[in-house]
Amino acid sequence: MAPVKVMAGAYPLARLSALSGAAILLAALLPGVGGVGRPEPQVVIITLRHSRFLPAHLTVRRGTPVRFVITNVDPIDHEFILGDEAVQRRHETGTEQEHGAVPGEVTVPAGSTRETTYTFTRPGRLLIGCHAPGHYNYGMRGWVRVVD
Ligand SMILES: [Cu+2]
Repeated sequence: MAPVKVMAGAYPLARLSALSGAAILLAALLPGVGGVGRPEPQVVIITLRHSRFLPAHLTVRRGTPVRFVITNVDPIDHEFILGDEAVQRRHETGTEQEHGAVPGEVTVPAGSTRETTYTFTRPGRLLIGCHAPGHYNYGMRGWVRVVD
């Protein structure tokens, strides 16, 4: 795999912070209910652009499966890792190169779209991070607020 290069400095930080502040999406306000009594997945579209998650901040209903459809429009690979601080730390220091088998963890190669479905079982906040070298510290992170 080609080395991943961080594009820090290529994008003015002031512009990025304005973007991330505004990008709040309220998902799963009206969870659908399937024929067998299980909630149907809510679809959340995430774009990976300029080494950022767009949107970076989400609010979802507890118990609703969320199908994340993640498109990476950057010319470099990214990943979408959903989890608490411990999960983020583990991935930041870990050596896993590919993700896809664990719900909420997926590698999204440059120019591609990948999906992962995750059911939020506890209220609170989980983090989203990309742990390609340098990306998390650069600011490629976000959060999901889980409400009842
Ligand atoms: Cu990244």
